[in-house]
Amino acid sequence: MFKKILIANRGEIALRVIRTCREMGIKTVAVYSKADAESLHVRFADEAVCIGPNASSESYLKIPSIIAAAEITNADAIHPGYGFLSENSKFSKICQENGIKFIGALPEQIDGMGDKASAKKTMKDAGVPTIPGSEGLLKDLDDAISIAKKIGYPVIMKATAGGGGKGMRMCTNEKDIKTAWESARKEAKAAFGNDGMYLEKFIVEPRHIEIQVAGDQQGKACHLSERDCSVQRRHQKLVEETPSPFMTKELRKKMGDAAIKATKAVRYEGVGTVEFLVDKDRNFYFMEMNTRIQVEHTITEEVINYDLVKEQIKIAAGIPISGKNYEPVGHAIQCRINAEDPMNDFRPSPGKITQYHEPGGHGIRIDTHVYAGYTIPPYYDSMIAKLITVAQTREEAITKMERALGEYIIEGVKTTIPFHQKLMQHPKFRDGKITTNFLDEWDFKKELMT
Ligand code: MV4
Repeated sequence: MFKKILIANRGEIALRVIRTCREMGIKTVAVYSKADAESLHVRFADEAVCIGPNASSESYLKIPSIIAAAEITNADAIHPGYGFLSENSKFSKICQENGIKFIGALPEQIDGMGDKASAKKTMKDAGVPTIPGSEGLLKDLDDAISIAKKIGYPVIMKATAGGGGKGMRMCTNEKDIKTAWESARKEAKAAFGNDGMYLEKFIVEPRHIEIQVAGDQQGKACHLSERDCSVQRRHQKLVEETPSPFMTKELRKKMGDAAIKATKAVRYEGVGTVEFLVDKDRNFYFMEMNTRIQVEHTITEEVINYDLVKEQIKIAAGIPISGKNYEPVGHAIQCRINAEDPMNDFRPSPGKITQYHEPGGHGIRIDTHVYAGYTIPPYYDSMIAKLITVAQTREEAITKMERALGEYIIEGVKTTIPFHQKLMQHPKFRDGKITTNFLDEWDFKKELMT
């Protein structure tokens, strides 16, 4: 087992990793930017190294500084958390070359999944359902037009290097294809330095349902059930829950099997997530595979009663997994509490938290790095806490969430708490009738004013 793990991250996920390390008897090293000198991850780690100024590009993304911090502290592994360098194949490779175990995917796995068109081909070849569309990249505009005609409109053109909706265009006719071919390619070139595009049938009003998986160094793989992440705004998840209200035992078996096939196809080592789009008839299609611990891993932990960070560390150390699949017990919901103003386009609201009181009681979990008097810096993402409720049924988990949101006091900055309170009351949410289009159609600002 590792003796000392460096955590190449900040905020709640850095704390999350430190906590598991402490329970496992592993020493920890925090790295931090100037802006984070007063952060809890710095205080709770056994050692801390300042790696640079405020900007992420000069600190949490600065590979040489992080490797240097690992070498001077004698860390034998690095946990990258999510975001930052967690899916950076170069970083994974440099760790490998320096004899430091990267607790995440191998460089070739990151690259293989990062190119969406080739990931799709890998999955199709492995027998995982994929969305009908072009075989690999589009050759030119004529190619796009003829494939669109063949699969039938509406279609969607996507950047192979894409993610988060960038370089993605829905097309309902040939004219849209022409426009998309110019604008989406330009956008992709600017954002990723890669303008490779592919085309697929547009799935109308899908659900985003992902399967948590684990694979070990011995080639075994298992699934740990699903998370429904259909409540999103501009590709930012706001609420996640498990089990999915749309799930059936039969569908879980089918999606679980497909996710295991996906995991084995790339000989994945570690915990990962296979994202699917699910249509109204419960057809499901591979979308992406994430090779990191995700923000929403918490809800899975609550319904399978298992520490996923511990699992990551064990797999990285070469310990085999049991290989059994997990069924969820009970229901868990997570609301992301962001320092953002829902009345003003979710504009970030950094600053000092003047008053802070957390909800508590049975079935409540809060993962956060903030406290009364803490100043949220403007340089990083605006998520300040994850509020998770766990209960036997979905109804009880929602009731508990309403109760917890009502108790949560955060003053000095605007937060997404009022948004979540309205969402928990929405009849469509209460019925579990949520697709990825839901937030576009709901005028929550009007409700927030009352
Ligand atoms: C789609 C789609 C409909 N049909 N693909 C959005 C992010 C990127 N990873 C894939 N995305 C989508 N791909 C086809 N063929 C709709 C979306 C989509 C979406 C997917 C999941 C969660 C939220 C979304 C919001 C808008 C569009």
